[in-house]
Parts: sequence; C-alpha cells; structure tokens
Amino acid sequence: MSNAEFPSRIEVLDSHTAGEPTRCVLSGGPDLGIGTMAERLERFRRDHDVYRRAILCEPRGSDVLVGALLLEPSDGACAAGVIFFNNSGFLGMCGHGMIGVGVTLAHLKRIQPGEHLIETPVGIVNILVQSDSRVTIRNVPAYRSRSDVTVDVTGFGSVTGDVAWGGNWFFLVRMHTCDAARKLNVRDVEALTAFTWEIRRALNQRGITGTNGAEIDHVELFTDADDPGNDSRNFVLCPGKAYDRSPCGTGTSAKMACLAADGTLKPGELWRQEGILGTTFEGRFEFERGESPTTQNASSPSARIRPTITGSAYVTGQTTLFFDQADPFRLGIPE
Ligand code: PYC
Repeated sequence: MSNAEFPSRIEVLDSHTAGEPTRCVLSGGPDLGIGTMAERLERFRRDHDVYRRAILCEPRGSDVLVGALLLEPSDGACAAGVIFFNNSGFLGMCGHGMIGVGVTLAHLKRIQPGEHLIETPVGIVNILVQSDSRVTIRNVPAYRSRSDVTVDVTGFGSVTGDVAWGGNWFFLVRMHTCDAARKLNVRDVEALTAFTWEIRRALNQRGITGTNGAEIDHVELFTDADDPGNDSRNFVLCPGKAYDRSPCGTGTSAKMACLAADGTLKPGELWRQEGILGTTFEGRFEFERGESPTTQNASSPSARIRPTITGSAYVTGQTTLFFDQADPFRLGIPE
C-alpha cells in the first residue's frame, strides 16, 4: 500500500481496564479481506503494519496503548472478531483488551449486556458483559509448558521461573534476585523494567521458548499482595517494553495454569490478582474437558485449564484521528 492510499481519518474509541488502555478501531482500519482471525492477522502483519504504527505509536498514541481492530467475524456464532496489536507487534489474545472490547461494544450498543462470543487469532473467547462496566472473559485454554526453569540473567544471577501460555507466552517468577521485585512498588517501575527486560533477553539468548519454539515475550513477577484481601501482586513486562498497568488477563490465566498444575488452586476457587497499580482481576478456572489434573512431569505440559477473568473497564473517549498528507509524522514517528 502506498502512503498516498492511507486514509485521511480513522475512528477510534478509547477505554481503560484497571488502568491499562485499549484503543478500539471502529472504522478506517486496513482491509484484511475474509478468512479466520489468524489468517487476517497474518495479512495485517505482512501488508498493513503501517496502520499499527500510525494508530498506536506517537504522536497519536503511546507505548502503553493496546490496539483492538474490530472486524466482522468469520464464524457466524460470534458477535465480533478482534485482532490486538501494540507498539511492537501483535498479540494472540489480550485479557484487559477483551474486557475493554466488551465495554466498548456495549457502549456503542452493538451488543447488549449478556453473553457473547468473540473471535480472536488464537481461538474463540466467551464474554459476559454486565451492566456495571464489569466483564467476565472465558479465555482460550491455558497451560504450563515447563516448571522451574533456571536462567542466568546478566547483573541479577540465576532466576528461576515457569513457562506458561495464557493466550500469550509468559515467564513467571516468584523468587527474586532484585530488591524492587520483592515489593513491586509502582515507584520502582524503572528498576522492574530493567530486571524483566534482562530476563527476557536471557531467555532469548538461551533459546528458552514456549511450545514449538514460540518466543516468550511477556515476563511476570509475583510477590505478596498489598491488600490482604488479594492473593498476589504482579508486575508484567509487555513485548514492546511497556509494563501492564492492569493485572494482565492472559498473565493471570498463565498464573492460574501454574497454580492448577501445582495443585495449590482448585477448580472454581477464586484467585484475586493485584496489579502494580493495586487494581484487581478476579480469576477462576476449570480443567478442560478430558484433561485430568495429574502432576506435571518435566517432559510433558500440564493439564489444560479454561480460565475466567473478571475486571472493569471504562470508556475514556471517542476520537477521529486525522492523517494530513503534509504531516511528516502522518504514519507515526519512525523507530
Ligand atoms: O491483559 O492480557 C492482558 C494483556 C496483555 C498485554 C497487556 N495486557
């Protein structure tokens, strides 16, 4: 696509979920043709990446934003299709983003409160939209692929964590060799970002991946919750080096997969995950049909669980983005 063909206007609706923003693209986005969300994601990545940067990155957006391109679903049972993207690329699923999509679709009156199916590149997600800004998502299946993986991290020594899928790939760390990680205070985000970025680099260098060589592009640190009513507090580093302001829906799903594999959280039990801003997601899980909760061994992944995550989102604005032909940063500030 030539620059001249890029539209002059794109309509977006912004929201935040527990502090983490989502920008839904309502019209003016790329024409990705027909097919599954996974097929259309590949076309987005290959032929239309310019839209991702123009909509999401500076000067019209920021590193923190997660984009959600709303599309006609290929599966007639679904209310909508969605492809999530960020400052560095694309996401398979996004928990806070899906809660934002539910609230956005209800705000636009495209759906009514109640249950709906939404198609994503990694599977169909069930959402329950309530009338009070709360949304429960029934995520794609989650599982732990490896436990107690130790990696040598420059400047921080040996770090041990689990590798788990919750709609994205995570490395989850509980025991910390970094002071800031023992408390997870928002004042320390610079130190936490440096620590998690080094962990991610070390995983890449050592060839530690998710299933089928998938890159682990999210790193999640845990400590005790500040609020005694919550079960745990986290800090999540996202692929483009921004940290998740919310407790991270796919990260909480990955966490519950680990807890389920260890037998420390039972099906149906409530898990209250506190994020770095003190906001919470409520999680529960069931084992996938046909999967039994046997103890995981080193050579096989854990039983798959079906996580549900509940959180609240609020609409913050509806905007027309303008792309003036004369604007040197019409398509974003080049990297
Ligand atoms: O909530 O799943 C999530 C998420 C992923 C990246 C940012 N938020």
